[in-house]
Amino acid sequence: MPFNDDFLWGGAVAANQWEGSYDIDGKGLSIADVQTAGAHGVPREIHDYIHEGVYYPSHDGIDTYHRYREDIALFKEMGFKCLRFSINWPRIYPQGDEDKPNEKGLEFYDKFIDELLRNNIEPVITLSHYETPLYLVDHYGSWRNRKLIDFFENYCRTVFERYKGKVRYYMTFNEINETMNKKEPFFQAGLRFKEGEDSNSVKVIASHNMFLASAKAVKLAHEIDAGIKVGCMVQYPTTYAKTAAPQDQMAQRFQMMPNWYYTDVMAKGFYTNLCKAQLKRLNVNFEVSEEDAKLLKEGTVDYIAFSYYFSSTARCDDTSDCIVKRDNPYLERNDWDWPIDPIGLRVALNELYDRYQMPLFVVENGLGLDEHPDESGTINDYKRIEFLKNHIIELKKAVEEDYVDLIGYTTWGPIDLISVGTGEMKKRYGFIYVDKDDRGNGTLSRSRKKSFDWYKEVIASNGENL
Ligand code: BGP
Repeated sequence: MPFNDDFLWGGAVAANQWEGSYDIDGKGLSIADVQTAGAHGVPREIHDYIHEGVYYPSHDGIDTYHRYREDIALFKEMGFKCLRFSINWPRIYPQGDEDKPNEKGLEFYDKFIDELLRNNIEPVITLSHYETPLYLVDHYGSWRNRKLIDFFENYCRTVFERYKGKVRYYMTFNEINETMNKKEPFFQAGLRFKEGEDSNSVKVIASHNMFLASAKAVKLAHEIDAGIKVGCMVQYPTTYAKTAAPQDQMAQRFQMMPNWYYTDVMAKGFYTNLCKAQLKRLNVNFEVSEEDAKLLKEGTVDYIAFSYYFSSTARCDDTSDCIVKRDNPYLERNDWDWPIDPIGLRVALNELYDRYQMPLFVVENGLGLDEHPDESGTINDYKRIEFLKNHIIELKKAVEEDYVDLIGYTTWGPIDLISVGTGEMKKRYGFIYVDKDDRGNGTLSRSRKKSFDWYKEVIASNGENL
């Protein structure tokens, strides 16, 4: 058996993509609530405030706020050992800077977590999954402002204390490395750049503030309950050199640097040579004070969680030393042009484990498909089964043959939900189909796809029967 008996099989979701009820029971707005629906090739718009008559997918999600019992019952039926979900920060602190939490918001998570525990499903909580309170963006400039470290700490304290003895696994910021990877990282760090501002410097400062917030969260969690494990979470972009040209191998490294930048600081507890080299590449002068360096050292994470969807290639040409594309001729792509590469997951696990020697947790992996029930109402998602099966095979090899220490595996979106990248509903990842379309129409009824029973058997056999 490659997987331990306590291996955490399950699924992963985010509050803003499934809860809905965006303004109910005192919840404030999050950065997700001002993002419109886009499509493949059509970016989502980011608004300053909510415009009348515009459809914002997070506002209704798939209405889990009211249907969580039904959804948890379905996860239980599949035998989930854990569910990774996020707490919607502005449900607990509607503005983000209050002293006292919103009791109504906490009551929702009390019920939600108790329901999971009643069903023997371990809660795994992401503290910030693209849900920074919008008020903090408008009034403090979001993570560029050090005040957010205290606001985040306050929020974490509330959650850690409230769920002491009930929740063992937390992670701080979902895909924190998107802050540097994306040109416009509003959806991640809530950053809006001002005219004339050097965006790279702002990204570096915001990231540093999040590193400090993460370190504080780790220390605080351990003080409150020594049994809590706090991880970081990154999007892992496995990359291959496009050719055997040595410059392309360097291009591969240049592509990975802004990603290892994040795991280095949070897992090793300091800005490594790689981080310094990355700062130089960004042309940013950045000094870490003694006090900050101490905090980073004291607050290293307990494990590294990551999402893995596809791999890319990197090459060098006359215009740039690092051009990254999804053009690997050896790989098929899905309808959203995401290459399908199970071995890339084994590469990711090995690269991370070799670099950090720390437990890993694959907390997102899956295949987005545009699916419709057939005449009998069934969805035969054989492609999804094939995708997940091949990824789990590589996962097994990483554990069994490469000796990677792996805590668990949670597929992304075990129930269809709103896509982050496009705001679409039709980019479906679920074992459970949700009747809702891209304009928000549908009965919201839930039904089992073919993959539902397949995943149930995978979990029941601890990964043996694929
Ligand atoms: C990750 C996010 C998730 C999720 C997933 C799939 O980047 O952490 O929130 O949405 O990607 O992406 P998409 O929804 O764009 O298909």
